[in-house]
Amino acid sequence: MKKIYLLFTALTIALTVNAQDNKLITTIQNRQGLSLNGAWQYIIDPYETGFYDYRYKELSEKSGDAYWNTDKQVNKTEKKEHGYSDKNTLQVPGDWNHQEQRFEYYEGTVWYKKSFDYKKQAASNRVFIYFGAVNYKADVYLNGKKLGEHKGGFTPFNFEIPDTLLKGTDNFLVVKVDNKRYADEVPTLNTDWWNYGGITREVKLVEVPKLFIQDFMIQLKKADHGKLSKQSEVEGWVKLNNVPADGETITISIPELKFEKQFKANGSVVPLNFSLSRVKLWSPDSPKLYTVNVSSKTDKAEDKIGFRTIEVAGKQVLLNGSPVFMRGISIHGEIPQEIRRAYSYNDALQLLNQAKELGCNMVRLAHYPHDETITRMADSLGLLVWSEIPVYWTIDFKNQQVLTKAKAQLNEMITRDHNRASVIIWSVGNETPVSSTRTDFMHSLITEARKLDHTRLISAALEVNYSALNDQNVIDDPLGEFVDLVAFNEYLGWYGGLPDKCRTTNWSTIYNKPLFISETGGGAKGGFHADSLTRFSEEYQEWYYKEQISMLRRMPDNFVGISPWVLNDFRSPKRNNPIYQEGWNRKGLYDDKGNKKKAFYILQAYYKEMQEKQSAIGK
Ligand code: GCB
Repeated sequence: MKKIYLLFTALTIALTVNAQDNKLITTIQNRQGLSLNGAWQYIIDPYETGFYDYRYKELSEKSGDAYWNTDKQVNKTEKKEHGYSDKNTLQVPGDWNHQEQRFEYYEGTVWYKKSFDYKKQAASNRVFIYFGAVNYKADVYLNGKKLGEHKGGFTPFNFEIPDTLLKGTDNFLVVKVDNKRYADEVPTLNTDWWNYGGITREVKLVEVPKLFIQDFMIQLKKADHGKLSKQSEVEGWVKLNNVPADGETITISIPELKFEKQFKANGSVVPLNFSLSRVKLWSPDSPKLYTVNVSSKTDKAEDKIGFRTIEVAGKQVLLNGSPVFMRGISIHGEIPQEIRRAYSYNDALQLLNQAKELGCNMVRLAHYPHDETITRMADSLGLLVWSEIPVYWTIDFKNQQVLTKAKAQLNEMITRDHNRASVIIWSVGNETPVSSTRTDFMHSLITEARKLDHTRLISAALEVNYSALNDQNVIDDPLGEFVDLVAFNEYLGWYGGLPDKCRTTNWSTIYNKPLFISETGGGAKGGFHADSLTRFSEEYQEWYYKEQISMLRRMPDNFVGISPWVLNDFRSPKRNNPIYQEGWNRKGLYDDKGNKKKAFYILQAYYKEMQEKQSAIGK
């Protein structure tokens, strides 16, 4: 008993220490403030003239040539060589590539400018500017002063606006956005997806009291080998932005369960530990969410939270104590019909409905954290989620700064979504090449992820060496030792020979852990029909899926699911077959117009069968 208590204390300390590192305000949806979405004026600046002088030295803060400074001419003799104008506007949120022809292939700097008026509700309140995501680097300036900078194209960040800087009217907000690729960034130079640039997600002013609730995590305690107690044990913490005065308390209430409890706040991070009775557990079949209110003396926050447990027990993944088979699909955060990044409610609805139609109970959101709308919608539609940071292929594993950048993105991903019941797996990367330097790097990310959240599973998509394939293939990547779920990308019949190779090939792992196929797929141009030996025909892809599924039936008993590659055709500069690809990766089960390909129906039938099997076991 003592041991368990000590372990819990250690875990709580680990959680609280990490929670303190991050300045991100979560659950901003119901906060007062001002949306800064809409039209922003822009200047396209490939030479970064607004940032460097002609000797390529950074311009001084007050320089009239700096694009973060006013573009107004003071008098007619003043020489102004930049200016923002309604002739040039971009919609925010939204990548720039799809908005104007001249941005289609653009990688570089664009300056965005927005004027706004804002009156605070109370003089003592604090105001932050919040960005859902900017790809890749953002330098943010208000009224000529720099508020901060952020790197990482798929995660949220915020900066406080000092009182002295915020004016009631006509604030001059400028964001320098740069989506150039570099070898020492995350992702690195080389990816199989389009490098959409811009302010791709929402921008908002958020007003909070002086002492406010910055973040909280409320989750069911991990079950112990499937044993769930009648009383559901909840653990977590609430993080205030500062150390409160003596006598501060935090109240948690869940009205639907008639639950309310107060916790003494002895520091800025307040550990929570309580039990709930009669909780209806969250699952794909019954995605029940509860409104949870968190309040301090001065502040209130609210979220909709589902309660469920997820764990690995031997060869199985247990959801609420019962084995689950993941009928997944990998998804890029892109709307192919409009060739743009996904960001809105309707975008999330389109993608998740497509997955539902396929018969999925799980989605792999590849290869970077998607918009928050989609993980929230997965909560309410009942889809399990694999969420990933863009540690993709060959990043600079020996570089400590790259590790720091990857950790920052991991931290932001987990912080944003640590209350989502749908998210069951944090992935620290995809197809990273085996070496001890790589393994140390990835192990360090895994350790960090566990510190931030010990209630979920940690994984990474491992890769298969096709040149060394034989009939019995054993996944033995050393990273397997550190993950909860051994996941691998397997393209037998597309990258390794023809699909009939699946007839004699078997897969297993040296690790006594559940095994998951995080990718498999082949390309087909929608509407192109030929015999099944013809690459890029729908018939080839259909054959590929048929052979794959027969192979899946021979998988060992630790096989717990699959997320084939990929839901929709997606843009990629690496796919240049002039007849079948034209800049698209064609492995979608839907083509770029939203039409289903023949292979869709093969996977759909398999999923139906697996679902029926699972419900038969459940009964
Ligand atoms: C992979 C990658 C994915 C690619 C896919 C492909 O293994 O993880 O990002 O797009 O293969 O189509 O080759």
